[in-house]
Amino acid sequence: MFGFFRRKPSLKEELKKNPNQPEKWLKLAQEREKEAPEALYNALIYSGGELVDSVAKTLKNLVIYREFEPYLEKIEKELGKEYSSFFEGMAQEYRGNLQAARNLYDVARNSANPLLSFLSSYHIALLYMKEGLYEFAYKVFKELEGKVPQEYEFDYTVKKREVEEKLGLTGSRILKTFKEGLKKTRDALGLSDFRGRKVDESLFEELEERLILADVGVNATMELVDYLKREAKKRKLKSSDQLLELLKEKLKEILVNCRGEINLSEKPSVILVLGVNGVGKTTTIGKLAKQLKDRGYSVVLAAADTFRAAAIEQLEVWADRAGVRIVKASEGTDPAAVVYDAIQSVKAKEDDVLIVDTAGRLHNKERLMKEIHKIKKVIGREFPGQPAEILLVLDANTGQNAISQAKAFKEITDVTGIALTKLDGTAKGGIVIAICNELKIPIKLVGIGEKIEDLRPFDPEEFVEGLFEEEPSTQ
Ligand SMILES: Nc1nc2c(ncn2[C@@H]2O[C@H](COP(=O)(O)OP(=O)(O)OP(=O)(O)O)[C@@H](O)[C@H]2O)c(=O)[nH]1
Ligand SMILES: [Mg+2]
Repeated sequence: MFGFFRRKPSLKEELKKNPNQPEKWLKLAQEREKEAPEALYNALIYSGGELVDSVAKTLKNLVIYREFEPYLEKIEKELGKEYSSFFEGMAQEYRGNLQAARNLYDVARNSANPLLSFLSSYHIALLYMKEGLYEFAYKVFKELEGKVPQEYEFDYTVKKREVEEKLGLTGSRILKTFKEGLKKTRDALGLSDFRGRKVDESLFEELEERLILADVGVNATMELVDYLKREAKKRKLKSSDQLLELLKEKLKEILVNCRGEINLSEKPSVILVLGVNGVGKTTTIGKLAKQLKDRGYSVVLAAADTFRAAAIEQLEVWADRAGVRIVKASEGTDPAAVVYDAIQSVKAKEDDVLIVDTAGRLHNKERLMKEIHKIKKVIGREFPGQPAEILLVLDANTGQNAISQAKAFKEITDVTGIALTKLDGTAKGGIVIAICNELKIPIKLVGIGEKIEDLRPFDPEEFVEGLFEEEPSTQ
């Protein structure tokens, strides 16, 4: 009844026919771990080395240095020693041979490809930092000034600042204000450009464009602009300043419905933290643990991201910083078993809060779904009614993509709240409005930096005020 379907050729088949598609090789590597080593090799070669950064990132995410090693020789032949040295350096770094890694990166930094050269130097600086050799790290950062690719500018600045702090090159640190964190979004919106103007069609058009650019989302933007048009007409507004005031009030009105607080009503309360790779789950957990501890709760962390050894270590570092207990097992252990152990520990010591870190690998949704359900079952059996909080972490940088991620997770399980991270490094802060408008899940926390204190409850008032450049003149 549906006519004939022709089977869509798989990505692999397509690449077999026409291999000269580096981006697609990369995609294949991200989708199919088994194929990843060869696919990454192809992505690198067919892009003539251009995709070195993405290839390196995927390699790191999948932790397949060993599987990638057989390709190094061919890489050297095809692209030169700089490229093979770089990847070899990554492998050595992973194995903890920091000095060997540095020497290899040193070869790679001579590459004629400015991106590879930058990456190698950047890695060297990070290695120096790891080894506590801050003066050397600082020197490398200084050399890199003016050569930093745009997508690294933020990380670079943060790291450089960290070194400067270590070396005592900066004054006393002050707590970052929310307004500071929102600077990029505020600049993207550029609402101050709309002051002192006539209210006409072009103003609305421009405003619409800016809102969409800042990732407010098409639907929310349309609704906002329609509302403003209607009100402008009804109230016969002449000046755009009044219009901006209306926009501000409307945004607050919308967002107030999306604020929420972490549910800690039971003892113990369990917070299950979900989200795709790299969105900031572990960091957010670390910050939250510290804040809850400061408020007098006794907190335990469960390292249920057992996929990578590094993930467990990372959570340990945060547990240490926050001064809370962590329950962990070795890499590859069943995450539900780790959660079970953590629960026994919480029972024994009568702790108040258990926070569970999970692995977020969406490209295997079936497995992820099974894993989450299993973890939830264990928690619910031991602590009926828990986890009362299933916190989904989203990265503001991913813009509209965050919405699709949230929808995918909503299909897997109930999500009771959102933690939105990296609002500081992004011009896409408008995503807060899109999340509120489309998902109807309360935003409970926002991340505005990498430091332990850079996590806040979501305050719509503060957020909206942060989007507007100057205080409006008082009437
Ligand atoms: N600027 C900024 N960086 C953040 C924020 N939250 C997290 N990060 C950074 O984002 C990166 C990834 O954070 P993680 O906490 O490791 O992310 P994750 O979701 O646990 O990642 P996986 O365990 O790999 O799935 C780290 O470099 C963090 O420092 C934030 O609010 N602002
Ligand atoms: Mg993590």
